[in-house]
Amino acid sequence: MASSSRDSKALDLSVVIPCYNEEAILWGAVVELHEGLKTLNRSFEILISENGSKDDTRAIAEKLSRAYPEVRAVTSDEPNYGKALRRGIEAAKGRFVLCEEIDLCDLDFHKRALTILDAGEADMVVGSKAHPQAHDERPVTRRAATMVMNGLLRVMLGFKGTDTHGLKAFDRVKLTNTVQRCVVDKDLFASELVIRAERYGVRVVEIPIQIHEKRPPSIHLFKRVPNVLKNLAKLVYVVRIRNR
Ligand SMILES: Nc1nc2c(ncn2[C@@H]2O[C@H](COP(=O)(O)OP(=O)(O)OP(=O)(O)O)[C@@H](O)[C@H]2O)c(=O)[nH]1
Ligand SMILES: [Mg+2]
Repeated sequence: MASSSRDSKALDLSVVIPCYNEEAILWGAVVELHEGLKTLNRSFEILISENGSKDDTRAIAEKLSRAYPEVRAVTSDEPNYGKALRRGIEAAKGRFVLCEEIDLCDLDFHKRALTILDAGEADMVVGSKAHPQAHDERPVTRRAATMVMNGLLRVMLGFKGTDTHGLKAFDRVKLTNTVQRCVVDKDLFASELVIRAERYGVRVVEIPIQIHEKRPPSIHLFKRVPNVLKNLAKLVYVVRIRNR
């Protein structure tokens, strides 16, 4: 049997990629990622989790799933990054889940994270853009937004790390309970996942990443602020006041 069949009983890796309005880069990025993952000699699946795109992203995701047995497309209607990530994680079958972004597709992060997970040194590895050894090529406004966001998460929710968004790798079964207990969606779901993992005693480690995006973000930074603040307030209420 091929080493990378989605029907494998003991599937090793599930790469989850939320995708929204990504028709320009989706096909090329997934083909390149698929080539890269094959070099790891481990069974894998790639889950493209699309929702609400107004362009041809969904059609391209479905075409990729027909072209490659390792690619699956998960779709729904409302544009929502957190819901897409959550649905992808819940649909994943691999021993390890690798959370990706289509404009990054960072095989180097996956290799380094898997070395740590394979050695049993952590249950979750977070790729940090704000780590002292990270190299973040994003514009200054977005780097500043990351710093402000992480500062808010530290002060309001007791977050201990330096970043929550973007690349992550974790043991799927060990994080199942954490995922189930998350209450917010959109941008803040990824943060809640890491913060709850810390709170539940999951062994989390951060490693530095190099950020070189293939294109600017699909949603403007300032349009994301109202939802981030609303979900932050909800999370503070649930975690700090209701202690859930
Ligand atoms: N399904 C889905 N995917 C989304 C949505 N918004 C963004 N994404 C995907 O999430 C990934 C990251 O989005 P970007 O637009 O690059 O945003 P970013 O500011 O670089 O992301 P962070 O650094 O994680 O905050 C990409 O793969 C996007 O296609 C959404 O509403 N739904
Ligand atoms: Mg990006």
